[in-house]
Amino acid sequence: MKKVFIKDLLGLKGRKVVIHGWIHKVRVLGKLAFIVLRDSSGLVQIVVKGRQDLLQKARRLNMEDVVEVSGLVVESESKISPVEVLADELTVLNRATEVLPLDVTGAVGAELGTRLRYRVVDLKRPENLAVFKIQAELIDAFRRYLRSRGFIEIYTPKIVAMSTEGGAELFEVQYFERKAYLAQSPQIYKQLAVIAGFERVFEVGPVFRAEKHSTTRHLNEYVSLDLEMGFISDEHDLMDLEEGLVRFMFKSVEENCRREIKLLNVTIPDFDKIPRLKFPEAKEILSEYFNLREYEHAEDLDQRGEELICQYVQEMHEIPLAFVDLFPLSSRPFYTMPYDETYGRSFDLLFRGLEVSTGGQRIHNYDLLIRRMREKGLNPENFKYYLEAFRYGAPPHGGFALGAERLTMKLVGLKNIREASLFPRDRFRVEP
Ligand code: AMO
Repeated sequence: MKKVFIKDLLGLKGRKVVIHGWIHKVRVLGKLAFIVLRDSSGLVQIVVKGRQDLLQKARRLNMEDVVEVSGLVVESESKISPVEVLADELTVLNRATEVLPLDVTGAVGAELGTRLRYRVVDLKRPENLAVFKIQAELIDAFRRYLRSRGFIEIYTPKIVAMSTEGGAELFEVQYFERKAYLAQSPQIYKQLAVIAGFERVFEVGPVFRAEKHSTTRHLNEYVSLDLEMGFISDEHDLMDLEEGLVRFMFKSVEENCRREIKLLNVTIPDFDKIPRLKFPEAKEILSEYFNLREYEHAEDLDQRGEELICQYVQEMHEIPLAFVDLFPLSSRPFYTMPYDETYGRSFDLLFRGLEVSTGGQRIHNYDLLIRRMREKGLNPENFKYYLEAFRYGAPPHGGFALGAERLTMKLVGLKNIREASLFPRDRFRVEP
């Protein structure tokens, strides 16, 4: 007999099967035992009836023991699953020898700190697995959408010589005789790949930010969904692409994660167009509509600003997403293509009150790039390998990056970004 997953039992009524998993719950009542077994695909009730040897085994089961069960698939009246398995064999493959530090069944809640300390036990909860199935679907859809539009997946170095997104947020590493850093973004390398002639590239990979603050929306290592493309007219081509991409990612979750959506009570946004505001308009909404004068001279959006802009767009258009374009050059990296003296062709995508993506058109003119670096107080000498590429034929280009954990967090409705990271890295956590 071949192993089957619990989710496939429904189609196997009347058949003998072998299933594997973890003991989620056990109840032994005289000559009957009810066991809830969990595998990566779901939960099922196992019934032990009349067999003294198996009842004896059932009495000795611990929560989270790893078992193999064989038996007949029959209809069930339990709330757990529409079918159950009448056990004719039960083998313990490995015992869970420790008392669990957390309740896996979800009956007793726990503080996030405790959950993260015992993350492996925490991840046993079906709700947590569901979060990561949704995340995996989002990322898979990201890949599928881009590949179908001529993008090539690339893998750029994570050990780098310089900063791209701002100087102070770098982790230093000792790289033999010299100093190097963990990459904050694949920014430079994705641009170089486009310039080299790949035209359209994307990458799914870890990035590292040595930000000291501890918030519910920052990690020190996160998964960045990056892309870059050549021959754009301006940043609107990128927003058009991101609109279609995000819509496709959400649709894929809707179609392929039905169980998870139900379990987590997720609402998938339905939209065609994402409203586009310009930064000066966003500022005006904050200072006029919300009467917050302190935003009159703002050069960036803070968390409250992002929340209120989303609230405004939700009220006006019933869409939980918004693009804010033309951020001030002062708050954007050196590579941002200027729109005029003050603003850059750089945008954020906000979703349910949080920035989930940043992107924009890049400077492709060598002299302008040097000028902007100097204006930002950077030494072009430190970027010579990047800069020289702009003399070997650089097309107009741009791109954006989505934070995988932020997107998951907002889609699923999690309160803390750490819950959307398998083993989160934050200011005080490098283990487990
Ligand atoms: P930026 O620095 O805005 O842009 O990052 C892009 C997106 O990454 C996510 N993000 C984070 N997620 C978790 N923890 C953090 N500390 C964190 N910092 C950022 C957010 C954010 O929108 N090179 C540019 C992108 C580009 O222009 O292509 C960049 O990295 O979702």
